[in-house]
Amino acid sequence: MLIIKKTSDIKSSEITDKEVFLQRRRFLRAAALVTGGALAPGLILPSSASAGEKLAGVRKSAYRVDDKLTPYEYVTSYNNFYEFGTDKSSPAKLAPKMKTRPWKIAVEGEVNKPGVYDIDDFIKPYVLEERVYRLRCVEAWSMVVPWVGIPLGDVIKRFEPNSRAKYVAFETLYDPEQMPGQEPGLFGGGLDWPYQEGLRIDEAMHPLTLLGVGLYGEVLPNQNGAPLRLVVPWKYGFKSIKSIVKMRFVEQQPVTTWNNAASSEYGFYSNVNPEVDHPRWSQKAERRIGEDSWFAPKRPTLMFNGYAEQVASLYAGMDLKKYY
Ligand SMILES: Nc1nc2c(c(=O)[nH]1)N[C@H]1C(S)=C(S)[C@@H](COP(=O)(O)O)O[C@H]1N2
Ligand SMILES: [Mo]
Repeated sequence: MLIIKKTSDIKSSEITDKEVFLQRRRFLRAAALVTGGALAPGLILPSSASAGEKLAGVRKSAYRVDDKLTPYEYVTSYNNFYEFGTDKSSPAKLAPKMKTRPWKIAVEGEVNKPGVYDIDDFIKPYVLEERVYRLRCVEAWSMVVPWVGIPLGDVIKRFEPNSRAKYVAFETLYDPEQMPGQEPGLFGGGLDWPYQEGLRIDEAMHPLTLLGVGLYGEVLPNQNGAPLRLVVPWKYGFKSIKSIVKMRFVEQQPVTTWNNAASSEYGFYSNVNPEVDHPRWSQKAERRIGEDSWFAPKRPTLMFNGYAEQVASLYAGMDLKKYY
């Protein structure tokens, strides 16, 4: 992140364009709502998994922060998804064309029940939950998102990891024909593809860790990582890998994309920590997208993104400056 462009490099003309763009989108959406029921997505899109389609049977969960929700228009148009370009507005323009059905998820490695699952079978056994989490990007901005998903721990139990399963490695789809950022060159930030992430098994099993399938009660828009993405609310956003096609249970700490790209800047753990600055900028404060103007003072960043009470014990005795 920001290997290409630092916050301080963003020109004020671009910012103005962005704000105008967002206001226009908000207006168009409001106009569509006013025009009435004929435009309701469910009525004109019979497919079973279209972005924006309402998800049935979603249970509200107790996991919700009090912060004001980031408006839908911002959550779905200000995105990091380098497979569709490094610009924040590119994923919303280019990702909707990606095909999310059929979609397979491979479960491999140190488990008793490996296999390749169809996305709909993968999700079916679980009750969908709505959880309102803060998402804190390492670029020092944040959002508050009402995710819909299932606890990753419940899914993992079903595959019966063995005692050698110390970590879980995740992979995003690799398909340069659908993901222009995966073509060689700088449009995708020059990263190694496919995008890879990983968690320690206890982090993956933690009740806060979610596999997201939707937001705002609707099927996840592609730019937010459809059909399945990770949501780890106490870690920087890049740990929350999108459009997952593989989960591999392993004994050794897996290679992860951003750590591989710049290990001095992005550690394996990447827990939100206002006491450990990024080598090129402070992590003490953040700007809330859609709420704080570019010129407003930033709001303080909280230890573990505000989830210290729930997750600090995972790191008891660890030097968090060393294991950043
Ligand atoms: N496959 C993939 N997953 C990804 C990324 C990416 O570029 N590719 N960007 C990450 C970053 S840096 C952030 S902040 C979050 C952004 O999620 P959002 O666009 O839904 O807010 O996705 C993360 N997951
Ligand atoms: Mo991020």
